[in-house]
Amino acid sequence: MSNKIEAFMEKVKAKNTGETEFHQAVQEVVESVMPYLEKNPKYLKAKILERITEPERTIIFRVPWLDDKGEIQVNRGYRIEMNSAIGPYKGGLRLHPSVNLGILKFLAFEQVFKNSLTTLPMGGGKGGSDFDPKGKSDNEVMKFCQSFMSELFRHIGPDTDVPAGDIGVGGREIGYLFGQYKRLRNEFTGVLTGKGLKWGGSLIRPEATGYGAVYFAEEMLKTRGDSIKGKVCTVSGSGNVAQYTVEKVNQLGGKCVTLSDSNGTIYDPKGIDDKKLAFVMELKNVKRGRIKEYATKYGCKYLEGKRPWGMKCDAAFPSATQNEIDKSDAKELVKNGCICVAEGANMPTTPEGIEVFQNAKILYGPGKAANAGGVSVSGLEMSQNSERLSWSRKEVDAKLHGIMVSIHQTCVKYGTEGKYINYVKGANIGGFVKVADAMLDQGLV
Ligand code: NDP
Ligand code: 2IT
Repeated sequence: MSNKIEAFMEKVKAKNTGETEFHQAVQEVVESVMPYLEKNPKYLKAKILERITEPERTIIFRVPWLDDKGEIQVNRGYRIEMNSAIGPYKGGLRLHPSVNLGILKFLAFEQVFKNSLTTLPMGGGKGGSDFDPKGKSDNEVMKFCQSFMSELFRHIGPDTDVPAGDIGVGGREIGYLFGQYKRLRNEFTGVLTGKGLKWGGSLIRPEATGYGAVYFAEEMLKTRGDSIKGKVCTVSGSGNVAQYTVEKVNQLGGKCVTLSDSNGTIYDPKGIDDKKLAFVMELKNVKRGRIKEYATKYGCKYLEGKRPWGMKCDAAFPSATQNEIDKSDAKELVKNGCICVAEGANMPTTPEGIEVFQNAKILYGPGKAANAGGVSVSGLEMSQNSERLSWSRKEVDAKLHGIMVSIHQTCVKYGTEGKYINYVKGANIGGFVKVADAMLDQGLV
């Protein structure tokens, strides 16, 4: 690491004590952009790095709610409004017991670059709570969402900050949050994305992150004259992103052999076809059960407490959570012949894992590029809401595909190193330039 990067990181660490995921996300970006900044000193002079790593606003609030037994529960709510240089703050809400300030700041920080890459006018934000939706009744989830929105509503708006889903937040939660916002503001506006189709949602938004990750993988493979067709793929997670990754891989003629949750991994060498995928969707989205039940139903292997990365594959789609591929997982993937990793999750690979992929010169698409399809269709949902129109499935899917192709081109433009495309560098510089230029234009804010 150069002295300049080290000195900058010292300051970030001192100012943001203990926020290890945030340090990790910042360090990756700073390592990518520093050589570019040295060639373009106007950004250094304007202290863009110092400004871009400081949230414009951080909101932390109490979320009290009554559980089904009539007992009072108290959670902590957050919204990090990271950067609004190119548009209203935009990014998901995560509900998971592990949520803390450092995790949400890393996610908000990544979101700034990701949203810039989409070509759409969206700034970056993220929020959520340490509330654990697992094992809660619909009524308890509603009570929590209503209480959470009773504070959040005063900070957001269709032209200010537009939250959406992330881990633990899907259609059900967005519905409860939207209902409470509308009640408090007496306004029907596009303040959230991922809404139901009958009340302002966009076609293809549920599919968008998973589809986008596979479109991105297809673009990466194309650079080597290859495609998803016939590829054996491992997928982690079994939620929104994982499910639609499997659907798109199937459509393009590949085969997915794993899914997982926080308890373990199922390995189905015959492939998770559309019928089995329908079972997973019912299991996860309606019954809210565990992936282990897939192994019982289809008589395949269940690896208790294991992640999918020990299974042989051509392409891997990490779609669960941050730091789920460490150095040894990455080595195992490469050793078993994996040639392509497209990240549906945010920051799923540790820095040491990324190094393994890049040293092996495999195709490695980082989350802020590969999973940008979700927020892209959120941006398209915002446009449709503003127009008071809804576009067809075909139209939205074509736009999503076009955006993923364009993100890939941006990565190639900024990330090509001889014969190798460094997608990390490409995504970081490509995402940075637009936001930094907007910040320069707008003066010292
Ligand atoms: P879901 O809540 O729908 O699914 C999450 C899945 O990941 C579940 O299978 C869950 O298992 C698993 N998981 C979550 N946390 C952990 C953990 N700590 N260890 C092991 N497994 C875990 O979320 P999404 O599918 O929406 O999100 C998945 C990833 O994709 C996240 O990193 C998110 O930030 C990212 N992402 C999501 C987008 C979206 O549009 N939804 C857009 C871009 C990125 P379990 O049920 O056991 O918790
Ligand atoms: O990480 C992400 O990009 C998301 N969770 C989706 C954000 C959004 O606003 O759709």
